[in-house]
Amino acid sequence: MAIRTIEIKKSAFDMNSNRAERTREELKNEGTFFINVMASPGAGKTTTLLALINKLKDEFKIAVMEADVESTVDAVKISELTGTHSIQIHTDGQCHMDADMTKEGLDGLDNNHFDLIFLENIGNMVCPAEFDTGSHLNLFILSVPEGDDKPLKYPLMYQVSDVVLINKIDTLDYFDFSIERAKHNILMRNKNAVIYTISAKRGDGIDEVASFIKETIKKWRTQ
Ligand SMILES: Nc1nc2c(ncn2[C@@H]2O[C@H](COP(=O)(O)OP(=O)(O)OP(=O)(O)O)[C@@H](O)[C@H]2O)c(=O)[nH]1
Ligand SMILES: [Mg+2]
Ligand SMILES: [Zn+2]
Repeated sequence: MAIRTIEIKKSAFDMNSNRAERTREELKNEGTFFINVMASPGAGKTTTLLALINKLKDEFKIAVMEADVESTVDAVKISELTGTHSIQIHTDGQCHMDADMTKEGLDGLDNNHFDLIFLENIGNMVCPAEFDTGSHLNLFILSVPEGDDKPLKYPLMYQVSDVVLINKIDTLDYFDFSIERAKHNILMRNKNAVIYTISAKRGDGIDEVASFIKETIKKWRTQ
């Protein structure tokens, strides 16, 4: 019986991976780069997206998919403050986005062509890391108030993240957070992680992250 249970779980993950791989290829054929943004609740996903989109929207046609259990506040904010096409995905209580839900969201975008699509995943450190969405880049945000030990507690999230943004550095004076220790812990989990320190609110580091995204898309297009 125990073996059967494991098989079911594995096949569900396999199916998710296959679906995600198809999405990744379809988007590649359309020339649409897809970034999955993950973080705990309140780490600054929406604030970071607002800042980044304003730096990128002249060069790229951008859409944003906001995933939430309830409400449309983030989608409305993105649309009002950036003029970017945004849609809300309600997950019906689910605490992560899987590849099928992501595909449904992508299909729900108008038939326009987009150069760049962001998914703001559900605020959750655990299961979003387990489900490949079909993104070309996983971007994770760790904020200063959460503590520099979080990579030790949520290893998988860091293993699957290509880029880690250490956000809210304007609050460093108020918390026992060492950027050096955080970087060390992140790299212990994923030695290839690209790390930036930012304040999404104040704007520190946003130009650097926007340049990184531009360069990444440029390279991806030639692959
Ligand atoms: N001081 C400071 N506050 C920030 C920064 N970035 C975000 N915040 C604040 O943190 C709070 C949460 O930010 P959001 O961008 O809504 O966070 P989120 O990750 O999208 O939150 P959920 O979607 O609810 O999970 C807000 O009050 C922001 O103003 C920052 O760089 N510095
Ligand atoms: Mg948000
Ligand atoms: Zn979940």
